[in-house]
Amino acid sequence: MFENSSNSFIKKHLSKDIFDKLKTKKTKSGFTLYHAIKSGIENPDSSVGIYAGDKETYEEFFEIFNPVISDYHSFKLTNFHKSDFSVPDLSNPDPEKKYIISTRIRVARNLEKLPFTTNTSLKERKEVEKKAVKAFELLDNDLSGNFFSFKTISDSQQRSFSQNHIGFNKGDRFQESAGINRDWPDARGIFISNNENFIVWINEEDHLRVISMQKNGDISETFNRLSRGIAILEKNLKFAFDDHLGYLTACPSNLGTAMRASVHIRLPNLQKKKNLLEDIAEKYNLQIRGTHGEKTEVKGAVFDISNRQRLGITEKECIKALHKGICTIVNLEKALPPL
Ligand code: ADP
Ligand code: CIR
Repeated sequence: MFENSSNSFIKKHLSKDIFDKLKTKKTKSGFTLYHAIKSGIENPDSSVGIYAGDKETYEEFFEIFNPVISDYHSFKLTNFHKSDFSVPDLSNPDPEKKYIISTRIRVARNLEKLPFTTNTSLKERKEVEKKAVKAFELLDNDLSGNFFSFKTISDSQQRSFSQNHIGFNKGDRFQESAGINRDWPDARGIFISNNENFIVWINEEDHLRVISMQKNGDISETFNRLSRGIAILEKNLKFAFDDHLGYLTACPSNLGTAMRASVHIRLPNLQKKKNLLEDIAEKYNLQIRGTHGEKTEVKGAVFDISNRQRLGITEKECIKALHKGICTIVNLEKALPPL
């Protein structure tokens, strides 16, 4: 079923016994094992290779999701996941703006009662959009802004949003195989605050991606805005949450806080010493991505560096972990002899 070359978590954990046990199961919204693993089969270079179709997937297909989640997140299911959005007072690691171009913190959220983007009908996708747009009416002061539907804006405007790191494009081949791109661009869009610091993506990989971003290294201020925005959205929207797995997401890699806090940081010296950068990332549990996000290249020595751990850690702890690692990286970049 999986190519020999595949090193994915799904290939590692899907034994014949588990496959036979789960192959005829279905969630109430019709999601099957085949749907869950299709992306991993069609893309042998997947790292995870499995997606959930709804909240129920995590219970119905427990026998495969549990080992993948425990292994990926180094997390035992006897552990509990707790949320804490209180804002720590952290120093800016780069007050002179020499290295950090921008900070972005996002969380993924799914509406509890509707199938996830992998498994939603067009009608349900539109329902997500409608509910979210209604909730945006509550955003006020610095969070107030406008919703841009991808059905009504031009293709070039939509692509320009994503080139400027504000918006998103149609999903990649991993998401295509998982069914996430169906009915594109229907019921997709983004809410953008007037100051462009608070953004919500609708129906990308998850129902909502709630994002706070700004053009400096002030992690606390960025997190404070996210914390306020989420609290307002939660007044109108009920998100899928589990005491063990935290916020439930389409890709199990995002479970827990569903948070990715990142900086775009220019590191010309460390780019020449990739091993050193990789060692620090490992030590501080950070993930390095390319300039345009997951599975993209690093351009102009601009790295996207973010927290790796999401499950079994609070949002506040994620932020503190990122801050600690980035302070170390900035100090090292400064200490290296110039090119
Ligand atoms: P996600 O973070 O939503 O999991 P991606 O890795 O694809 O997904 O990143 C989404 C977008 O956010 C990309 O355009 C990426 O360049 C942008 N991005 C990520 N971190 C930052 C940052 N610190 N500043 C500006 N843009 C960022
Ligand atoms: C993979 O398995 O490599 C892809 N399905 C992506 C996994 C992690 N990233 C994500 O969900 N955004």
